[in-house]
Amino acid sequence: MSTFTRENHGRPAAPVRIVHMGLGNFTRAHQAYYTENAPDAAEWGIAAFTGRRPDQARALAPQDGLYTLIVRGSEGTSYEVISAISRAHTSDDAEALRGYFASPELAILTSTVTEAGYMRAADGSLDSGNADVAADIEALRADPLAEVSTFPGKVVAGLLARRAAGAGAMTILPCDNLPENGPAVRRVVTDLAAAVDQGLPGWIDENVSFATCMVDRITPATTDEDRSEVAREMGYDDASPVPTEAFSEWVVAGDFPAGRPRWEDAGVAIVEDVTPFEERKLWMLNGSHSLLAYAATIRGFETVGEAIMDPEVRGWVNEWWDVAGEHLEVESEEYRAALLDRFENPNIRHLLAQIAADGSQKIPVRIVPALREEIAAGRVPDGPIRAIAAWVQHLRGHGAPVKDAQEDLVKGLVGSDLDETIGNVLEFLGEDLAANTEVVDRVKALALELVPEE
Ligand code: CS2
Repeated sequence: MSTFTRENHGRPAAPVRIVHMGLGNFTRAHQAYYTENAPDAAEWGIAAFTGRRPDQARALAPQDGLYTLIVRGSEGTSYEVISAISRAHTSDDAEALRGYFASPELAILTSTVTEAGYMRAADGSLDSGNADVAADIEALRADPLAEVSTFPGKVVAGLLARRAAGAGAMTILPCDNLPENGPAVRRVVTDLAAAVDQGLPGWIDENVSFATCMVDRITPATTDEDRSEVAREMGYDDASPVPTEAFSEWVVAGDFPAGRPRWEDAGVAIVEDVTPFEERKLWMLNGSHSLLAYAATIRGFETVGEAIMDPEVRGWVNEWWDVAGEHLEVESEEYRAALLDRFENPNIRHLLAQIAADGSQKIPVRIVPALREEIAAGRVPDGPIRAIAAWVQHLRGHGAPVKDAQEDLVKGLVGSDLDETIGNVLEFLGEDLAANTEVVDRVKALALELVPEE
């Protein structure tokens, strides 16, 4: 067995010009993969910070940030060593974070902190009622060098250091499945900045560009079999390889005043407006994922691949795609066929329980917009209604276990019976939906179809 280090693999670490928050499998299969494959990769190293769990930084440290991408196409598997992560830090390394922000070399901050990590209230503003957010604001008001715990808190701490150092303009590029993720992040960061230091929002306006993107690559969690496979095939021990599909897409819009890697030469689409691509991906792919995560686990399926082979479940997905496709500006037929292939990929084991997490952040952006369009056109179709009905039953304890960053909120949605829970869930999704008796009746009918009551 050879050792898995930069020296052994002839991969010197590139200087850090990108900071990434939220070091997990997805960013390693996506942003780091594109950065690795850009022709100017030698100039663009990533310093990545973990989320709350330090494991990933600890696993990567002995192997100098290197890891193996296991690309599982439907026809076969290939392996790629990725060396774009020059440094991996645990989330509490506040000094390192401030150090990067204070350097004029830093050009870009990217993030994959999950939908819940952005700490948005229902209207998109900063959720300042959240205890962690409130604690970060108080801490930074008292001391700009204070330790903070939330994503917007850390960004503001970094920007305070950057302003103090006079380090100049940079770009923030969020890489999570939020519609219009650039403006969404601008909002929470500016809100938190304003609460900490009245002069900071003005400085942010002048110095920070918020770019927007659509990200896509199905990336399951790493298993012990993945580790053994890499040892067998590659002849070294990798503590943290990343299994992913062959398909990958990244569509980016925005300004990069301090530069960026030549991502376009690595397959990234640079566009003026991300929205049509974002909606297609969020509604078609992520929307059907959420439908499967709740509805198909009630039927006993564990993975996307198993569920999509079931004729009843596939019918539900097709019903949803018929509706979602209706309201997209870009073509959806070929996209849909490609999605089926991706879902059916026999070499990818994507757990529905993983996708089921954080429904309170996902259902509103993946399912509700197309439902609203339908209601406006005078229809209440089963496609989106079934996803909501399945989420209702999931919250009541059916199918995948409930795991949600807004734990208290989702617990509070569960009433003493089905009717009450439906009322609460629809109220949470929008008063217009709760007040629509046809919507209420259809959600109930499909909830009972999923979980019959005596
Ligand atoms: C999934 C996504 O977990 C989820 O909610 O829908 O992680 C999905 O696999 C990715 O967005 C694919 O690009």
